[in-house]
Order: sequence, then C-alpha cells, then structure tokens
Amino acid sequence: MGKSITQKIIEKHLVEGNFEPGKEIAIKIDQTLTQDATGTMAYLQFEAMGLSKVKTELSVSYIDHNTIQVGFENADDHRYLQSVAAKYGILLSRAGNGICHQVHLERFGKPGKTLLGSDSHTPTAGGLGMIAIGAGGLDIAVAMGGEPFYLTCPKVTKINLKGKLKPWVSAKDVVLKVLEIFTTKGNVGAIFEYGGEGAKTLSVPERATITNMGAECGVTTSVFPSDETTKQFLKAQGRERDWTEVKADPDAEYDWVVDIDLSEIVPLAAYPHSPGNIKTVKELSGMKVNQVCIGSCTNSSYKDLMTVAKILKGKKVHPSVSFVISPGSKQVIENLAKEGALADLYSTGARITEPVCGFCIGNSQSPQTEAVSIRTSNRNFFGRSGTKTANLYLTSPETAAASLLTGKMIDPRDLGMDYPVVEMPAKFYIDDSMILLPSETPDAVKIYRGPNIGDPPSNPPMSADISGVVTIKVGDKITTDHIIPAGSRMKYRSNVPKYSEFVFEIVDDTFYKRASEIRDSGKHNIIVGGLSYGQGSSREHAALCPMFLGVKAVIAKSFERIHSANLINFGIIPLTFKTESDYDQIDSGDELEIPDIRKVLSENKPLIVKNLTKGKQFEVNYELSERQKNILLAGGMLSYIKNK
Ligand code: MIC
Ligand code: SF4
Repeated sequence: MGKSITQKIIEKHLVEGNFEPGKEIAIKIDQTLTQDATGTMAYLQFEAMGLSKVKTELSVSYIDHNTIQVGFENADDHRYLQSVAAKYGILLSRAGNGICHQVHLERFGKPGKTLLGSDSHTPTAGGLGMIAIGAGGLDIAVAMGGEPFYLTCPKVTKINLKGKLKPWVSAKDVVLKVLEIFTTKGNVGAIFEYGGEGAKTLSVPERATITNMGAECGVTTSVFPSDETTKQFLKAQGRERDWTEVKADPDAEYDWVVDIDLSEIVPLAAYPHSPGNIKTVKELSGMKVNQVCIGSCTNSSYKDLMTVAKILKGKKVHPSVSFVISPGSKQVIENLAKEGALADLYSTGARITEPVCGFCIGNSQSPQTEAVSIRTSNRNFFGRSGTKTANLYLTSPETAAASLLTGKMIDPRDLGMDYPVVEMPAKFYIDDSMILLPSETPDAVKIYRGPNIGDPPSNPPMSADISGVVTIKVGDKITTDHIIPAGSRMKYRSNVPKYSEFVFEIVDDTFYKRASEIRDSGKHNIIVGGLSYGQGSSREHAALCPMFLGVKAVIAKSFERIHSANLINFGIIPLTFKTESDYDQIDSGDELEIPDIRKVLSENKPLIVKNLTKGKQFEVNYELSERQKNILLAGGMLSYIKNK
C-alpha cells in the first residue's frame, strides 16, 4: 500500500510506536519555534533542565506578540529572551522582524522536516511540506532538550483540490470552505493532507493561509506537497538548497477523502463569534463596516498585500472605516516598498503597524463599541479584539479591501474592477540583519531577568482524592481566550500570580476571587465544560494559571488536543462525561468528590465522581496513556522529568 505525505514524514521521525492512527507515538523534532508571549515561560522551563545548549537542528525565538511595551515588563522579557537565545544556541528574531509564522516560512521552514512551535498556528509551515505542530511551551522546552514529542498518531484526511480559483476568490475562501465542511469541533487527532491538481495552482503563501487556519478546525496539523512551486518559492528566498520533493504515493490510502472544486468556491466570511460560522459574503452584503484589518499571520504575505495595494491604488478609505494593516514581516514591507506599493497603501489611508500580531490578539487597534470589524486574521472569538461588544468577521484580503472602499460589506466581484493578478517574485529582497545568531562564547553570556519574571510555580503530586467545588460550569466551544485572555492582559505572561487574576475574566469576573478562596480553604477547584473545551491558542497559561489557583480536574464533554496536553503537563486531569445527562445534572457550586483517584488511575479502574450536593454519582472517562498517567501522578511534566 502506498503512503501519504503524513505517514512518510512521521515514519522518518518515529522514536516510539508505529504509524497506527489512534495510538500514542513519539517523534523526533528537527526545528522549534517560540514567540515571546509563550516563550519566556518555555525558556524558564528549558533553563530548569540544566542543559548547556539546545539539541535541535534549529531553534528560533521570535518576538512578535507583546510589542506594545506599555511599562517595562515586555521590554524586560525581550531582553531575557535575547540573552537566553545567545547562551543556548537559539536564533533570535528581534521585535520588528516579523510574525513568527511568516518569517519561519520565508527563512527557515524545510520540506520533509518536523517543526514544533509554542503557538497554535505553527502548522502554517505545512505550506512548505513540513509536519509542523503547535504545542504548549513546556513541550517545546522538552523538545529543545532533545526529547521526542508525544502525540496521538493521526488519522489522515485527504483534501483533494480540483480546478482553479476564479478571480476575486482566494486562499482564505478555500480555508473558510474547509471550516464550513469540518467545523471547529470533532477533528481532534486528524491531519489534513492537501493534494490534487488544484493544489498545484496555489502559491506557497496561499497554501500557508490554508494550513494556518486548519488550526481553527482543531486538527493536529495540515500539510501540502513540496513541489516545483515550493522549489521556486525557496529559490526566491535564496534557499533552493533547502528544497526536497515531498509527495504522496499515487496509491496512498487515507482515512477519509474530501473533494473540493476550487472553481466552485465563492467569497466567504466567518461571522461572530467563531471561525466555523460561515456565510457567503453576498449574504452579508450591505452591512455597515467600522474597521478593516488586513494582515496578521494569515494573509500578510507579499502576494496578499500587493494584491490589496493594486485594488486600492489611487483610491481612499471610506470615512466611516478605520483601516489597519499588520504586514507579516520586515521582508514583506521592504519588498512592497521597492515596488512602490507601500506608498499606495499609505495614500489610501492605511494605518500600517509594525509586522506584529497587534490587532489580531487585541493588544492594540481595539474597535469602537458594537463595531463591525472585517479582518483577514484567523480568529473572531468573543472579546478577542479587546472590545467586548464588537463583532468580528473573517474574510479574504480581497473582500476586506472592497469593503473598506465602500464602507459596507461587499462581494469583491461586485466592485466592477478587473482582478489584479500578482505574480510571485523570482527573487525577494532579503535582509536578515534582525535575526541574531547565538553567541560564540556562550559561557560568558549572563542571563538577564527583569523584575516581571518569576519562577514557574510548582505543583505537588496528585493527592489521594480530589475533593472540592465546581467553581464554574461553562458551555460548548470554550476557547483558551475565554479561559485566560490575551490582549492587554498578555503583558503579565511571565508573572503567573498576577496573570492568574484574569482567569475566566470575560466569562465570570468573580472566578479569581472564588477560586482563590476555595484553594485557600484547602479544597480543590473543579471546572465543568461542554464540547471542544480549550479551542484555539496553545497558551499553556490556560492550564498553568488554573493550576496556580488550585484547579485539579476539568470534566468536559470533549477536549481539544493542545489544551488537554497542557492540562496534563500542569497536573490537571482532563476527564470526559459519559452521558449528556451527567453534564446536565451538575451545577456551579456543587461539591464533588473523586475518591481514590491515584489508586484508580494506577489500577486502570472505572473512575467515579460523587456529587455530594445532589446526592448522585456518575462514571467519567479518562483516555490517558501510561506516560500521561505518570505525569499526572507526579503533579505535572516538570516533576515527572525530575523524577525520571
Ligand atoms: C493566538 O493567536 O491566540 C496566540 C496569541 O498566537 C496564541 C499563543 C499565545 O496565547 O501566546 C496561539 O495561537 O497559540
Ligand atoms: Fe499572532 Fe494572531 Fe497569528 Fe496568533 S493568530 S500568531 S496572535 S497574528
């Protein structure tokens, strides 16, 4: 039987197990990436391992998230990251060089390799034919230490692209179509592998837009073949030597095959508050628009922004719209500038930011009350823009550009313009001076630690029983943005006690006080969740801060992959309900007891939860490998590694 791209790359990197979907495997990690908001904690954890150098082929530390720098905290974190990179053999992409996923695609990604990143959009590099996976910072620290990465061997869904996109329809519409088909839940443990004649018609940045937003479906990653188009892209980046062909065998078998005809796709939009709520742009046309944001780590490439510049050349932004651009990288900005396109964008009325996450994560450019904000970024979760009452719609750059001209949502095909075709450059202008190489005298490098940086909190081993209170009961599709907001709160990422004050802030701002009181009274906090708990980001603070507040278990209908791994890494057990009615019969404030949990886990027995308030009991599932059980029994990954 022939092999898929996924199987080929994973088998080449297997350290434990076989390619058997559903079983736990361990793979060697060739490259890692971190960004500053997750990176500080990851490097503190790496330092705690006591190694003198990273053991990967390549590790890059990017500074792109916390760049607003109101106060000393983030500047101090950046200096810490720079000193750690110099000492331990890590490359540092300085603030101003670009957003990690775009820069990694341009300068470092290699077909056929594995990449692990402390950011959920790490799969962007799958556009180059790599297996690129997002994970919590602690998993990245462990991978930098040369340990393999454990994951559930994925099922492979082939997305067979046919035909060719019509004018004014682009890669964002393709991935929104994928989100319409697969939704944001129920895809845990799968990989989307793209192929077919249609895949050949897409450039690398278009492929990367599609793999980037696979994260919203909850898949482990998404991957495209590495072909002649990939070779041309790497050549234009001066990296032809990094190219290898990666393709599936013609008789490769897949767990599922879905055909998408590119020529049938029309401009689409994700409406509030989920990237999985899809409508056609036509259905929404005429809606008044207050803000248009183009860029972030999706649709911020040279090709995307050049297309926008050509649509907007000589025109002005509608007076009721605030127009923001976050370019993907310094390289994108410099190449636009050389073509005169940067001037065209400024002349339209664009507010061009540094090449950073910015508006996407809500730490700047928050829109007005009840705004309609059209964005080419990848997430429109409730509250993410920093304005609770705002409504975010995700669209292609073409739709966003058309709407900023008219002040209303409009299908770009109705602009009455010829579609500007942008060719990929044969050679990009490249200047890597904002990427710092590690020190040649690492022993002489002193690590800088500002007052914002505390030691990561520790956790005791799992207690004999869990006995406590349901501090909060939430519904389906709770994202890590609900659990711990980013935006203006993100500057406290290196200070866990302070950041913990904002746990569940946007859902219930009494959570912190109540959870602290329960913890201080010697009881445990327990969270109850619905389907697909922990969607979205890889931020381990969504587990680390609850751990600090004494949360010992989360019982949900189902979990998303990265968050469930993060819970285990921080000693919080993820348990799943067996029936809907067990979920229905629990309320916030109920006293629960999970007797003999240590013993039950060790002996692999059924786990019973007693609801003391309701006088009922029910059984819950735990799907844990022996390794995961041992991590939980030790109280989390750091103690588990120390014990080993
Ligand atoms: C996001 O898009 O939500 C983030 C901010 O990039 C996160 C990482 C973080 O919270 O630091 C992600 O996607 O993993
Ligand atoms: Fe940054 Fe937004 Fe991309 Fe996350 S999704 S890496 S916040 S640009």
